[in-house]
Order: sequence, then structure tokens, then C-alpha cells
Amino acid sequence: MQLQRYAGNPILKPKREHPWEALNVFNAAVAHYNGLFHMLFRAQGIDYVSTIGYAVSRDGFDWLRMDRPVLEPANEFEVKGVEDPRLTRVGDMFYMVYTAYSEHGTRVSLAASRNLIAWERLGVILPDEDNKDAALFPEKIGGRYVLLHRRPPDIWIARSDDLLHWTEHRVIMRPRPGTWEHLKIGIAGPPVKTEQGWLLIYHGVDEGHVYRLGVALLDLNDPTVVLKRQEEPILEPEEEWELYGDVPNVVFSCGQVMTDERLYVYYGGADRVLGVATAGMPEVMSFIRGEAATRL
Ligand code: BMA
Repeated sequence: MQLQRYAGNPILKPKREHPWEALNVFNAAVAHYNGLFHMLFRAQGIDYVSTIGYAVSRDGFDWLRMDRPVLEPANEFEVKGVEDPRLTRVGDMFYMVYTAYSEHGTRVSLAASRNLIAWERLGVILPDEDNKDAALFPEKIGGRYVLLHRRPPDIWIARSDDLLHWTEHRVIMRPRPGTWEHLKIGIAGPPVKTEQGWLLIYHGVDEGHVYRLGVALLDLNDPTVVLKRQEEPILEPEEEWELYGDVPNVVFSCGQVMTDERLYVYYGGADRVLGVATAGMPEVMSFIRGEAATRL
């Protein structure tokens, strides 16, 4: 499976007239709900403090954004920014898992909303450890909430009864040595449910610090089991705005949407702008159903 870039990329660029999003807009979470695409994106002004903005779209390509952030640093764990949102709808609530950044380091934090604009903080959910790249599954599995997170260099899973206290931490995927994901891996957006398993987009970093995207499939009932994992990346930096920006050679995703027709993967290019790349359902299904190109 390979992603095809949208010809109109980048879909979102920094806006000089708004200090909070004047320098970089990147790493976005996206949900398709009530016929609209809803985006939460990471924004930075020239002070490099990140906030989270909101944008909305009919088709997933043309976006209208709000002129103010929906989440700004608000406590001692967030002094240097709120970063890299991952958005999951569970029941009738939206949950945003994000990185709180401060002198304490990076902390996985959770906020909840009914309307995607007004967010209520539930706080740091993985305390006392540097962690990031976390997202909630959209439903309970075996009666418990499930979270993916990252203890470098691996992707981890954890379970909870109340979303606040997380136990049963286990590694589910490690980097494959000598490949495009040699140094470390972390999830992109939350897993997408299919009949054959949870589709997981993830990022990998090589020894030259190039960020690429890959794809895996996790067992529906036991997501610690990796059923498939494609050897080749599904997207790697090629365009000028992916090669040059604030951090060079980066395609980094925090979210995707799957409709009946296709998979839309939203990603930051070089930590400066936002793009989208897609795959048609036949291509997605050939990865999910196919035998080829799998080495765990
Ligand atoms: C990661 C995260 C991302 C960023 C990437 C590349 O550690 O901080 O937000 O896009 O590095 O700089």
C-alpha cells in the first residue's frame, strides 16, 4: 500500500496575521463526523510554544479554520506547549490525547469535549515519564479502554477502567533494525476498525532522522497481536515542503479518516505545513487482506 499526495498540497499553511499560528501549522488529528471533516492542528508562533487550532471541511481538502486556538497551555506541564493532538470519538464524547511539554519533559495528557471546540482537561494520564505519540482506541476491548503510547523506541499498549489510571503496559511493536524505522517508531492517528483488524498508521525514524509513515494491522480482540506490517513505508519525504521547513525530512501524522471510498492521511511536512495523502479502498483492502509484504 502506498499513499498518493493530493495535488493541492499543502492544505494548511502558517498565517502571519495570527501570532499563535504565524510560524508553523502541522501534525493534525482529523475526525469525520456528521458529514464534516473536523481537524485539530498543532500551531506555533515565533516563540515556538504550541497551541491547538480547529478547522472544518466538507471534502477533507478545503479547510476553514477558526481564528483562535481551542487549546492553549494552561498548567505547569504545558508551559512550553500543547502538541500533537490525537482525536478519538468514544460513545458521544470526543477525546483528545496530546503532548504536554514543559521543564518536566513531555507528558501524555487527555482532554474531553462534546463539540470539538470547548475542551475540558482530564490531566496528565501517564505521569512521571517522558512519553508521547499516544491515542485512544474508539471502543473498549474486553471491557476496558485501550491506549497506544510510546516508550522510546517502541510502541506500547495500556488498559484502563476510567481513562485516568493506566495499567497492563506492554510493547506491541519494536523498530526493525537496519530499515527506515531503525531508530524509533510511534503511532500516527488512533487505530481504525476494519472487519479484519485495527488498521494502524505509524511513523518510523531512520539513522539520518528522516521521518516516514508505515502501516500495520492489529488483531481486533487482542490488539497486542500484530497481524501484518508492511515492509516498505507508505509515504516518505519527497516534496520540497516535506524536505525543507522547520525540521527537515519529516512526514508526521497524528490522524486519518477512512470513508467508504478512501483513506485520508493528514500529515505535517517538515514541521511547517499540513498536507494530505490518500489511498483508495481497493489498495487499503489489498494490504488488509493480502499475504504479501509482511514481516513482523
Ligand atoms: C517528534 C514530534 C513531532 C515532530 C517530529 C519531527 O518528536 O515532536 O511533533 O513532528 O518529532 O520533528
